[in-house]
Amino acid sequence: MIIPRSHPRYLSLKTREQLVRANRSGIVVPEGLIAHGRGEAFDYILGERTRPSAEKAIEAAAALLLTAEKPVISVNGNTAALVPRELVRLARAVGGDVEVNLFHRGGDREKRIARTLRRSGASRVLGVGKEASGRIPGLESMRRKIDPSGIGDADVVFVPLEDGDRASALRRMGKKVIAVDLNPLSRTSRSANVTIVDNVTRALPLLNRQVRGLKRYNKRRLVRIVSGFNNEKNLIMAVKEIMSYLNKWNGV
Ligand code: PTJ
Repeated sequence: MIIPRSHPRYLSLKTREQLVRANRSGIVVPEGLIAHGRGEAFDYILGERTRPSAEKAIEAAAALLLTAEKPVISVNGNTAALVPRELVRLARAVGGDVEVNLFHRGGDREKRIARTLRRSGASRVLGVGKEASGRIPGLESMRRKIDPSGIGDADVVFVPLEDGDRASALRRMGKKVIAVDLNPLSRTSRSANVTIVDNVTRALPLLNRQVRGLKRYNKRRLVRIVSGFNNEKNLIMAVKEIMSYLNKWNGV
């Protein structure tokens, strides 16, 4: 479908089209389209803008990734469809790896996603096929399958668009978790160390820019940024941002 650039909802329609195409090519599951719809609804009440709470979380996420010994960027169907280049760029900038980790694992979807990441510049992609031989304890879903040399060994895991219980299971393993979720009320948002309440399509370019900016800081300064961040308070701020945006519609 051709979407005219002049359409007032051009960006949103283009993103939907991207996901539908990725669904047809076997990268995104139908459930991913539904998940995107939920995300869109939250984005709508955020005013489809990166809010100050997200900017704060992006700064903390960049600092946390830069101080990590072994950061891993976890990739699912939706993020592979929407921001593959940005994910690969992020992994490279923080000296980490990309790993395919799927809720709906099966068929050759993981291979297709790995191919997309390679085409986007990744020299190696973890978590595919037999390489996902590790397990996250206490997790029943297919998301439990991890690469022992990737997420299994990571100290910081970046999990954009998560489905719920993996973030807390990773925390129980002693890992630090960074989530991107438009829903500030989700279990993932509440269990992560740093939650960026923003659309992945806006948050990833900003995160990469922030990583480039903070790279020249020494470790002590980065650690100070991380320890000055409080996820719970920041989520409350995100909810307040939504409420204040909605308040503008009062009396309409
Ligand atoms: O590719 P798979 O098999 O790993 O499956 C991926 C999905 C997304 C289907 C799976 O992880 C899932 O079911 O996720 P949930 O439980 O629907 O949660 C997804 C969360 O992401 C929801 O809280 C949405 O609000 C949020 N979300 C959706 N689209 C975006 C988003 N957050 C940021 N940016 C988006 N574009």
